[in-house]
Amino acid sequence: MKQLEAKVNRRITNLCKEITQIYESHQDHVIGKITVKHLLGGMRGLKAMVCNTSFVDPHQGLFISGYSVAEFEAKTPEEIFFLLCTGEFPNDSELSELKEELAERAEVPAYVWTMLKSLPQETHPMTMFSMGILAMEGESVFKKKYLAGIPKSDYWKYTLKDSLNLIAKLPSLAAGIYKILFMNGRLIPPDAELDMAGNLTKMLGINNKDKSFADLIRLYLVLHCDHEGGNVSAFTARVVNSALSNIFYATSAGLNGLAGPLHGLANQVCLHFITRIHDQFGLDASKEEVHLFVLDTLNSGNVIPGYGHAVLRETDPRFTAFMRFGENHCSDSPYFKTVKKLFEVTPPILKNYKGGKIANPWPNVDAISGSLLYHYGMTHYDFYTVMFGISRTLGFCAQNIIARGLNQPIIRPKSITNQGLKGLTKGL
Ligand code: HAX
Repeated sequence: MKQLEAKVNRRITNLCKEITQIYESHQDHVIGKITVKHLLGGMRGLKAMVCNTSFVDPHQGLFISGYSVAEFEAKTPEEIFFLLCTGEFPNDSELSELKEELAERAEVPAYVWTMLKSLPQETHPMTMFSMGILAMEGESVFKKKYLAGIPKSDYWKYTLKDSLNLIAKLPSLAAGIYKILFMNGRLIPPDAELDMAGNLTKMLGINNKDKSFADLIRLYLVLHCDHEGGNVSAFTARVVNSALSNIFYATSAGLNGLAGPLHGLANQVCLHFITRIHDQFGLDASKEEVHLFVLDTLNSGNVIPGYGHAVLRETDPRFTAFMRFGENHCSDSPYFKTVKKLFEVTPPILKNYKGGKIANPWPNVDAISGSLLYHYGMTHYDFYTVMFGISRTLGFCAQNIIARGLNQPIIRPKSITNQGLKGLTKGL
């Protein structure tokens, strides 16, 4: 961990210098206005926090330290974690050190399996994933060091340590949940020679013959890693960690937000949506039939899963990256074909729906990701958000390591009552 720690230290020092300069010269500078619409509209669009791990441009999508999705999509999850934390890709020595560190920490404690195996069979995989992580909270080194009275300047070091301990265990934890719920319950142990994506592929035990499945898992773990600071899950993790709750508490809380259908669960809902189209019109549903299904869904008062976004205003480049993968590896899959038909028919319908009220009629990452997993035999689609969660934890951890390094204070916006709002708007 020495090399990663040194680079994180350097980044934190640089970010600290920048922030101190900005703060000292401009602390009272007004950067925007807060409207009643912000207060009542989920604070969307309100610039209210700083996040240096990644940035989402409404038209060009996700950037990590200036690298676009097209520029980082061929990397591994380990390289992406290093990039999120340090702002740089690792060199060979840094990468192999990180991989070794993760391999050493990969074993999930036995008590986690005992607890997970005791849950009812109908427990949602996201519940088990979040519970598994929460159960390991007692392992937090940060928590012990905090109680021992370490100085604030060292908080980030133990948040980093906890993060590596946690990230290392996620492939085993996720694959184990898959095995317990959907297969024979016999767990496949991690292999110290394999990286995160390779290990997850192996431990899932779904499709080890087709090499492109391993590449899909790698791509999946890379594309979902981070999406700046204000989305439900990352923000939740940041808020929880800002109370100095450790990274296990923060990650479990963030994942509970990811489990919502307007956020990460949308990938599960999308696949269910496709299966409903197939149930009604057959595996080869025509473009006209898909069009009709979308209209019926809207007319019954439901949203079209996988379409729209709180920040993006164009097709999500992560969707485009998965599209390229699908064209190369599973263009004949009926699930992938239906995704393509939805992509043709949905945006024009959404553009005109509700008098043009929908800010973004284009697909997000969730519109396609599940169809690819389904093609390779991962047909239990309620597992898809767990796959998302493994990746998004890389972002939660990086964001909170940096937040602790910058000694960011507890997050505590002020709320007001209707009465207070009336008072503020009186006479306007
Ligand atoms: N289908 C139907 N209606 C939609 C819609 C969609 N896909 N997207 C937005 N709308 C509706 C909203 O529900 C809202 O209607 P009301 O005013 O009647 O409530 C109106 O259009 C305006 O919404 P918006 O400003 O365009 O979008 P929001 O910022 O409010 O919401 C959402 C963004 C992602 C939640 C929304 O687009 C949505 O519900 N999409 C479908 C679910 C989905 O794909 N979620 C995953 C998003 C990506 C993500 O976080 N992944 O993890």
